[in-house]
Amino acid sequence: MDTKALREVAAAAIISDGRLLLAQRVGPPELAGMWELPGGKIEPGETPAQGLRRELREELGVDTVIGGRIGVDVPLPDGMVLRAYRVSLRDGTPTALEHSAVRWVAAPELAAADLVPNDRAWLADLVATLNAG
Ligand code: 9L3
Ligand code: MG
Repeated sequence: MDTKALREVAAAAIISDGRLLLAQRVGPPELAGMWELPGGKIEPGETPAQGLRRELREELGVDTVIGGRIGVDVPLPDGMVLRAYRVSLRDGTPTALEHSAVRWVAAPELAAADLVPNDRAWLADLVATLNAG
């Protein structure tokens, strides 16, 4: 086990017109109804940017440009690590293909949103990024 590389889960801070896209999880039960930065597990052989672009096509039906990191590394169970990236939209309108809903939030709505616990680690950085924009 200790010889295995850390498996990454990548999440997207998609920002457009001063607002951040949140997506509402359908599961597991303890996370259902809570809001997250969309994304998922990077597959072996993918770079994080390739894997996150694929996840965003699958989950939201959009083509994206993956930028730099934002916020801290968040440790997950089973030797996984969660990382957030700045993302901009290249084509398409985000649609909830694997979530129950998507919505755009400005800083005050983000601060009040029912975020999944993992993603709360990024709240201050995300609010600062929105307020700077
Ligand atoms: N996760 C947490 N915050 C996020 C994302 C995209 C994912 N913003 C956690 C939930 C799961 C794991 O990472 O435990 C894998 O994500 P997914 O494949 O269920 O999206
Ligand atoms: Mg996902």
